[in-house]
Amino acid sequence: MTTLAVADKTLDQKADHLRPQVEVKNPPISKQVLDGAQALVKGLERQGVEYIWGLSGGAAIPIFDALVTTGTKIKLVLVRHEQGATHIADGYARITGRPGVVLVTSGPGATNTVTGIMTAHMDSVPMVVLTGQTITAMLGKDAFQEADVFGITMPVVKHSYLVKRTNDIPRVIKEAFYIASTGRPGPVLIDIPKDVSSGPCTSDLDPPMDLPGYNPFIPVDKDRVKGIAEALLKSKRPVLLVGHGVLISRAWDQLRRLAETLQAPVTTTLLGKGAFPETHPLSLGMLGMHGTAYANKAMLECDLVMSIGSRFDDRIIGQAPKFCRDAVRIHIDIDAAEINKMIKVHHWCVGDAKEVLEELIKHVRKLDTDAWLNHLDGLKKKFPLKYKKYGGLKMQYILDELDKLTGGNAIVTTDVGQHQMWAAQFMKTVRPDGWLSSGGAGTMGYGFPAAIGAQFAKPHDMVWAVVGDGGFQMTMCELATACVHKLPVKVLVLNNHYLGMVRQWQELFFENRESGVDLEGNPDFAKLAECYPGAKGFTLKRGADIRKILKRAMDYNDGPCVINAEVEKADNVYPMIPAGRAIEDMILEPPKHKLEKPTGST
Ligand SMILES: Cc1ncc(C[n+]2csc(CCOP(=O)(O)OP(=O)(O)O)c2C)c(N)n1
Repeated sequence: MTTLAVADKTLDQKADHLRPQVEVKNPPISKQVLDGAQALVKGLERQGVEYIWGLSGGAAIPIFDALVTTGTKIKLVLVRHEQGATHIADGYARITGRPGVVLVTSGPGATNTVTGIMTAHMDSVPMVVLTGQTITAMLGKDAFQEADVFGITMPVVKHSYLVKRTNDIPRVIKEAFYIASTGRPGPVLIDIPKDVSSGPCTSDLDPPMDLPGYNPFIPVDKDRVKGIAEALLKSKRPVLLVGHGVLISRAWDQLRRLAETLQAPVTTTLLGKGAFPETHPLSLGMLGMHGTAYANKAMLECDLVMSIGSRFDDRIIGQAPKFCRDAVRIHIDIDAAEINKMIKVHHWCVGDAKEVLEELIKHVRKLDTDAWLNHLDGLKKKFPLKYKKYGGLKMQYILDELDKLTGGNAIVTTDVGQHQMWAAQFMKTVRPDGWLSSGGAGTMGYGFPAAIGAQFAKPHDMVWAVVGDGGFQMTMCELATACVHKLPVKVLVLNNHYLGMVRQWQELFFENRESGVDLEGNPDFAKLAECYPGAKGFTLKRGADIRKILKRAMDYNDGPCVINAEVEKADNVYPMIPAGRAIEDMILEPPKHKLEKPTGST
């Protein structure tokens, strides 16, 4: 167990009195034989489930009822929209490493979870989603609120179940948690017809598991690791490219030891932020479409790139054939399907990042990288991230100040858009659980509920949700959830009255023709917050007030607060590698000539 984990446990115990308590209102009903729903709750208890986020309806009432009749200690949190439940569960799961649990009804309740399931799937987040379903006799007959959620979610789950026999419930629950949280984590869906949750359950509550086709624990191939070490030892200009896999396997200590031993620079993907402290001299920050210029230039000049727990996403590599074409390419990943998927590699090892790095460290020593590191330091000085403090209020200025005030101690979640990219650039992540963002799916509406989930997981920590005015409006109904549970989540709405990132693309690639990006009709977000009992609203309009308002928000802990920051309307994020272009096509400032429309994957 790492020191961090030990510290976490102590803090968690200390903070028990701070945990939002959710009381079950009625006394348990005693019964001899459990029904399916009660067996399910017992199964969840066995898995150590702390919270369930959900919203009820006809087909799920038996399960909600069982949360009362079993007298369970599992806390049920009523959300305002099922999408919110999934992102809350996702935020909780990313922080704790344990599956977040969602419970919803059939039909529209179930379909409302699809965005959150897909978000978790794309970013390998463990989640168990329980959906109520119409009775088995009515399956396939267009019954009231029937939706084939098994089929609808099939491409975006790690696994799914439609439970047809009550006695299968204990086994299914056990398997679902195991599948969701082992190997490459992901969401598992369990669809439970109402007659199945209502029927008697006579099976063993802790049945043996039998999953012959599922082998998540892959032993480290020591010969392959030796081959990787030999390649590394020949390199003079290496780069370690680090993704979410390092965080998932909790391999940050091993990564740091490896980088410091080798004296190799580290760049992270959007989701890898926090795997390596961004204040470390070997850190190059984030690379990719809106990554730092020096990280991207390092990719152009390196003689070796080693990806650890990253899947060479298209936002990172630009044009695949041109990515590090003259360098030795190495890939370490838990999922064999990722090897050679995007980028052809010279060396690879399938396995858990922590185990592979532990083995690799045994075979490496300091490389001859002094000249390379000096060169990269020069690039950092020559191409810094920059912005103008004066004129219209800049998102970057606020985020830079927030970074200084929080000093890397807060958990930061983001939504999707320009604010997300600037937060990734200007907020240095130093703690492994300091950064939560929707990467693969790029889901607007993620940031605020994910912050709620993070706050449930770490009630004693400061949690900031950095959101755009567009994305916040997609899930801001969860302000009620945050208020009811007195969660002191701090929401920074960077309000440019635009769907900013789309407007940026229209400006750069569509001759500045705006279409469907003007968010006229925005509410006053500060006033909106004040409508909710226990929430606080602040307005930020001038650079001179940034620190004062941020500090006030930091001091408010009786519930959520919302800062409505009226920022410059039409600023653009740089550096930028236009979608579908190669890293060498990176632009550092507003282009003087017209850019071609993005081709390829956008
Ligand atoms: C659910 C969803 N719909 C649409 C998009 C496409 N999209 C990406 S960024 C963006 C604009 C986001 O605007 P806002 O939330 O105001 O943030 P800003 O870019 O202005 O910082 C849109 C519409 C998306 N990512 N997710």
